[in-house]
Amino acid sequence: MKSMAVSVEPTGFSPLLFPGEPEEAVKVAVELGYDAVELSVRDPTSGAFKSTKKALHASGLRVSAIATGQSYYADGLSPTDPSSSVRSVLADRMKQIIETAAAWNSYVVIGGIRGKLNGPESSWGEQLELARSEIRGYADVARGAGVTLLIEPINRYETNFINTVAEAIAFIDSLNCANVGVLEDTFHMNIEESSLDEAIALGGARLLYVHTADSNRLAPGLGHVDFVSLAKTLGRVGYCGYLCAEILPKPDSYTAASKAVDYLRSLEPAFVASTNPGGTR
Ligand code: LER
Ligand code: MN
Repeated sequence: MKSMAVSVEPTGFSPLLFPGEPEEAVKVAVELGYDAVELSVRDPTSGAFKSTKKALHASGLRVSAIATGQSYYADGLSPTDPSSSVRSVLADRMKQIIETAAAWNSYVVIGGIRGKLNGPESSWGEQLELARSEIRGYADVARGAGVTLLIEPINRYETNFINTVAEAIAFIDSLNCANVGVLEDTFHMNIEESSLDEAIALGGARLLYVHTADSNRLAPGLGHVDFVSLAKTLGRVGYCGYLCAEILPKPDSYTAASKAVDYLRSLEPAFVASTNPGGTR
């Protein structure tokens, strides 16, 4: 299933298509034959989010996931924040996002929203505990709503904790919540992992969602990530979730969305062949 990551509001976080033009995003996703969109949402009470909901309702598209990083990038809210009132504003946003995700049967992404561990390294353990306890709180709300959260490892230049799939799995195990899985993003993996195929195999049954972007964060197929090999590995591990293009809107959102969907479609034979090496289906 093919999805593309779009931003409901204009954003400084660049690998999102149609920033601030959600109605156009929905129209183009339908035209190009995407199954779903992933929505990057800053404030779930915004007018922009309400009109996006309306456009989606009329389109028949699914919402593969709601991404939450804008609350950190635009508003500085994160679960590692030492201020309990900041953490509680964020917990309230997360609750509203989870409720919408429940209605749409969407995942909720815990990626950029994690923020960074700040100050001296000796204080990082405490901040990590804060993050663990806040995210466990989001997972409890999500469990009540029937929603699954996704922990996304992010490369070292963007954050200083949970950079690899192994670290994401260790963090998830420490939460001890069944409704939390891993999101693997090929752009981050290309920086952090020794082998992309091994990282996919490591995700195993916990791997619930994939962000695709090439080594240069353009549409898959425009850099040097070996997506054919990845598609085969995904087929072998039995992955049957979304491949979501989270890419730079270059040279413009429409062209990027169109190149991504064409390339993702071209991978289907590799994926199917390795899911079913005997050739029948
Ligand atoms: C988000 O999906 C992502 O990939 C990060 O670079 C920042 O949140
Ligand atoms: Mn990503």
